[in-house]
Formats: sequence, structure tokens, C-alpha cells
Amino acid sequence: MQIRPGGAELYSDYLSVTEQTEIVEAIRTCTQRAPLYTPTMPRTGKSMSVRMTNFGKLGWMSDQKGYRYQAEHPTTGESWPTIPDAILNIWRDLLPDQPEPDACLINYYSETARMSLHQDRDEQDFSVPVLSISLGDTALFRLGGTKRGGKTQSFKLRSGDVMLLKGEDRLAYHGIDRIYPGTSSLLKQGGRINITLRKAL
Ligand code: MD6
Ligand code: FE
Repeated sequence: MQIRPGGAELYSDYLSVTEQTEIVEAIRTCTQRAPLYTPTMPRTGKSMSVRMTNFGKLGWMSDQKGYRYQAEHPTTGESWPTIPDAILNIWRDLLPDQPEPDACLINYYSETARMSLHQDRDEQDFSVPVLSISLGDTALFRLGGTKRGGKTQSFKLRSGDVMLLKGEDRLAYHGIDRIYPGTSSLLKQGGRINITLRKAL
């Protein structure tokens, strides 16, 4: 479970298939109101390869203006759906002493999508961990240190795995190098969903 002394924790197979299916169903319901959209990069305006949406009071956004949290969906202008209990309960189980998350980012990866190395640092209080849930196809995750260009380690994230970035590793660089298509039958259309729960404010 502990990956390394820095504080990252990996709970392999944390969710049963039944629990995973329940979460996918909840996401399907919520994305009817808050559809997946293609975010763009600050400055360049280039499209990211993942598609995103959010649940909770605040949604993490990236567009030409930069990274931020905002209360409305960028294309519908509506507030984000509330975070489904099936997702929130994982935070309550693993982080009972932490304040409840106000932001739930949903990333959808097609077979060819990737996520370049980044830090999660748009939140106010870095002492609150970030919780990440993997669903669908296996991904190759890369975890580095708190400085760009340092040593990194790679491991696979499989459907039902839950990871915490906490302690010193809360600000570790991380990214997704690739997806392994066809490694899970959870999502009918294939691909991978990553859910990150955070306390933004
Ligand atoms: C992903 N995850 O697993 C991307 N961020 O698709 C993240 O960016 C991430 O896994 C913060 C904490 C845990 C994560
Ligand atoms: Fe991240």
C-alpha cells in the first residue's frame, strides 16, 4: 500500500467490480447534465488528449486563460452535479479525519490519450491529500519527485485501484504515459476513467 517513504499510497484492487460498476453508472447519470468536454492548454490553446468534466462545488478547468477552479461547466454554464455518494464514500473510508472534498475531476482517456507530467497545485491547502480512482483500461503511471526533471518511477494503475498523494508526495510530479487498450471490460466503449477528489478551498 505505501509506495515509497514520500507518502504516496496505492490501494490495489480497492474496489470490487460491483462497486466499480456502480460508480460508472453514477458518472453516466451525472455526465448527462455535465457532458465531457475537451480542455485546452494555457497560452497555446492546444487541445488535451483527455476529455474532462467535474462534480462537486468546484471544477478544475484548463483553457487558454490558465488553470483554475470554477463553479460552472464551461459549455453549459450550469453548476456541476453533486459528487455521487459511491465516490465520496471512498474518501470517507480512507481519509476520515480530512475535510470533505469540494472538487471531483473526471478524466476520460481514449486508447491514445496521455497526461503529461504535472503537479496538482491549484488547491489552497497542500496538507489535504489528493485521492485518485482508476476505472477501465490499465494505465502506465509515472511518479517523480517535487522537482521537475528528477528521478521517476513507473507503475501500472488497474481498474479498481485507488491512489493517494499525500505528505511530501502531495506535490510530486506525475502523469500517464500510456493506456493499455483492451485490458478491462468495465467500460463498454473501452478506454479509462480517472477520478480525482480534492479539497480546492
Ligand atoms: C490519472 N492522475 O491517473 C491522472 N493527480 O489519469 C492524476 O493526475 C493525479 O492520479 C493527483 C493525484 C493523483 C493522481
Ligand atoms: Fe494530477
